[in-house]
Amino acid sequence: MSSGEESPLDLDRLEAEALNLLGEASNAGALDAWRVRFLGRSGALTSVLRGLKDVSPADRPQVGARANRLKTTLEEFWKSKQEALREEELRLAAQFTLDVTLPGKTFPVGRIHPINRITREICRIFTAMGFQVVEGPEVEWDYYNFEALNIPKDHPARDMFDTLWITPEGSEGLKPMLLRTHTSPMQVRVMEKTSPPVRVVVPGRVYRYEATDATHESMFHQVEGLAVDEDVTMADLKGTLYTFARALFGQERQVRFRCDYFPFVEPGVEVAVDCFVCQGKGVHADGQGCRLCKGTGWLEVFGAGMVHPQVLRNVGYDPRRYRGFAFGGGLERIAMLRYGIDDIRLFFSNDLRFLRQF
Ligand code: FA5
Repeated sequence: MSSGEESPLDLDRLEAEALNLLGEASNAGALDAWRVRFLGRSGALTSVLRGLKDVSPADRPQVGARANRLKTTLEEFWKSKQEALREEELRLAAQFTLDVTLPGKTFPVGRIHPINRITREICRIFTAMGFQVVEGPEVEWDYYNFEALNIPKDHPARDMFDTLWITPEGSEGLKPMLLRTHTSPMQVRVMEKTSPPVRVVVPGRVYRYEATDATHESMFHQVEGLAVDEDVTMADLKGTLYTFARALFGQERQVRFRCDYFPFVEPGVEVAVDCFVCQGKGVHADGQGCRLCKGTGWLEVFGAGMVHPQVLRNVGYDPRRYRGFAFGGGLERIAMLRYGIDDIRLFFSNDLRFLRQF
């Protein structure tokens, strides 16, 4: 036989090879490559058919018929393989199809902690009055926490703050360092860095070495306020805290100012709001004493006063020219009043049943 001729044996081998490879094709890409190789325009079978002209006239009908049969066979096998692959593809896709009738999955969503919530609410009220929000260090020097606030070493007022010391108390040669017992040190830090007018609120964590109970924690939060300018008076302090109390606890609230002592203010006051549960009466209509204010009709919110002239001198302000007011209060206590919580320890015991209520 001349070149290009295929003996029936060669066609048998071609058929066996083609069917063997077709069986191995496991995806559309492989199937397509198979089709090009055996049935394509330059494929193996096409070149057999093209070569028929070179086959001897005697053999041509037989070889031609065999080649045509093979072409039909390969095309049929190819088609059914194509269908089988498509079905398999559909079956796999069906496994990942979304069943819209299934109930939805719920993902747990975090919530804002009540202390962050009350902090934001309080800061919003003060920023609306022109105060700036600033924050400061929790690990603090004795100087800022006490000395600069007119509480020198051995001053009895240090007993008001049960302090957690970083450096051992009385250690020689070390600048005493502590966990701040209140946010008031930020009064000094802010004034040292700024010239009047000053208007800031400072929320933040504070620490005290005390036993915990329903109203005391050893780590809690305070918010500090400070305003200094040439003509700031006690009336400004009263007006500011009235506005605050009414924004947070209700428009009809009354505010009470009573004398109190803090070494860094003069005069010093304790600020209370009339109880919004019993409306300041201390008792309910049924004669029961009010649990929130414990029958007093008042809720204590802040310590406050006019910035002591010595504190102004300590930061380089002239107390004959500048005056200021300051206030500070516990955020947990305010949140307890605002949300009706009766135990401070709930805030940081990580009980989700409590936290989910906010
Ligand atoms: C102060 O800390 C002053 N720095 C407040 C101040 C600022 C006065 C500016 C004048 C001018 P006091 O020690 O009273 O004050 O604490 C203020 C508030 O912190 C208290 O009214 C209370 O709400 C809260 N507080 C105090 N100790 C605790 C505690 N152990 N746990 C939770 N809250 C507390």
